[in-house]
Amino acid sequence: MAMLRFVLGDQLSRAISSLRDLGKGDVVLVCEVADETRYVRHHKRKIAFLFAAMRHFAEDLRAEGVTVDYVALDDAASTGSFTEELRRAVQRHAPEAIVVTEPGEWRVRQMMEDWREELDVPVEIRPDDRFLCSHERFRNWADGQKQLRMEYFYREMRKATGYLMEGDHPAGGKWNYDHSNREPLKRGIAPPDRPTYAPDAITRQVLDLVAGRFGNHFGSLDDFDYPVSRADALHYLDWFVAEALPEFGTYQDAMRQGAPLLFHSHVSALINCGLIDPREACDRAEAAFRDGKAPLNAVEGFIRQIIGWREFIRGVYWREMPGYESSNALSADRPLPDFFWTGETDLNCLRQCFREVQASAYNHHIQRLMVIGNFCLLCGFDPRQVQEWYLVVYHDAYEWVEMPNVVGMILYADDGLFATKPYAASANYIDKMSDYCGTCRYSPKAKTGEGACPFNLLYWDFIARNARRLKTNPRMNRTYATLERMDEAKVRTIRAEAKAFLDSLQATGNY
Ligand code: FAD
Ligand code: DLZ
Ligand code: SF4
Repeated sequence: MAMLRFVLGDQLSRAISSLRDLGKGDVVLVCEVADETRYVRHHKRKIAFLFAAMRHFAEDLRAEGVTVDYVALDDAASTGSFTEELRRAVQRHAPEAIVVTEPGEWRVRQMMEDWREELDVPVEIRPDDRFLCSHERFRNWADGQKQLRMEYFYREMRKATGYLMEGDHPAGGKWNYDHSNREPLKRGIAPPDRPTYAPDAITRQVLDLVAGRFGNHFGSLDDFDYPVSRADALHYLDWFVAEALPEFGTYQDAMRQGAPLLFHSHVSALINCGLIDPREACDRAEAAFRDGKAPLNAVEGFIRQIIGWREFIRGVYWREMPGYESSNALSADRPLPDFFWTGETDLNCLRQCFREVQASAYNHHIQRLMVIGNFCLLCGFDPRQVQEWYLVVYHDAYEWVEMPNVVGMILYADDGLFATKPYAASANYIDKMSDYCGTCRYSPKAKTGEGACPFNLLYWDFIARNARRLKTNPRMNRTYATLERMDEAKVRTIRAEAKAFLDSLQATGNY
């Protein structure tokens, strides 16, 4: 008898564990379900990207002769939930067993655990070995550490995978070349033009469906040109490795107005949904280094993001869930202002990032971390609202990767589980790494008074406000020593102006 193999929308890989021993007569179930589109109100582009990728994946399987049972969102009989669609599929196919790969999110794992009982069919849940580090291996590593530090995890991953290793030693003699990766973009350096992928008939149908059903969700569908098939994703990856990777490292932290992608790979959504395997991305990057086509600082930086940060973040999520989502070590409770959704703010750095994410469902890492994230930290926005925003707006966002980045990396809401100190910064950092300040109504140099950049006011207000909790952190010693040396009247002025700014933020909760 046949197996029913259920593939989720972020498991679109022919090599996914649930399809590995696909037999003749087996049926692959893929379904677009309303529940997944509305547990948060995702960016229109994220829904369109995923549905288009799911439909192309189904076509690729069919071309291989596989039987695919595809339930589209607008199928009249669709129930709108994973569990009920699976129940209907069991009635249609009477399978011997259901085979699935474990999901990326805790809430879906809870559903899966109930399926055995609810559906009265054996359910086999297989590990997701697209990740290079299993849950068990991460836990074993983490349990042996005094503090969780990505850098040490990363070195273990380098040794385990052999990426950029020469025997027992890291290529070039150092594990990490980040010190070469902090250059602002010099005038005259132009990021490369990207290949575009015009929507075919399948994608056009999805775009119409999403425009009709999700017209009131955040974001735009205009000029959709992202890869949605395996073939286009691989073509795009090859383009990145040849044309952008060589400068990826040097300008990794840079920001430029009107240039949202710079030298970034823009592959996170493709990797997270399964169209590109993380090993494929690392293999190609390493080959570029070995062939002398990309420098070590770029390739090491890129591979570190994938086998280091990406795996580490996933390990933290599964180790800390459930409960991690409620972390709020700094007792932050301010509501998220409406301009996160409308983009209408006179802080130019934020306005540029919000415009870009509205148009493309993408910001690069430093925009997410040091502009938007830094602002959320300094203002003390409610971590649950910040998590929801990050999960909604990015096309690569799934809870396993969004949550530790928000809770741990930007908000320090987990009390420094893996960050040595909060990533708080004044306008100086943004001014150094971008050209945003040049056309802003505020001055990054002005510390108080008319035209003072709100980041400057908010920075010292944050430091003063959280002194009880942060002062004992040795990495904050110099900051608190500076605060103590500051003139008391000046501190009072800064805090009064910060309060006036915070009080002016409007939040109606509408989006
Ligand atoms: P590149 O800069 O080219 O980096 C290469 C790859 O490394 C990425 O594609 C990604 O797969 C991986 N990577 C890099 N940094 C991280 C990281 N911190 N965590 C996990 N993977 C990483 N990434 C997501 O995939 N989904 C998210 O929902 C997400 N939310 C984030 C929220 C915040 C607050 C922050 C600070 C970061 C978040 N990131 C998230 C990580 C990172 O910003 C994005 O992966 C990256 O910007 C995607 O663009 P890219 O593909 O051009 O990445
Ligand atoms: C994000 C998403 C959306 C919007 N829609 C679907 C869907 O209709 N069908 C599906 O299988 N998956 C979808 N996804 C991805 C799931 O939310 C994701 O698989 C789970 O969150 C587990 O990571
Ligand atoms: Fe942002 Fe301040 Fe620079 Fe304006 S001056 S762009 S608000 S950092």
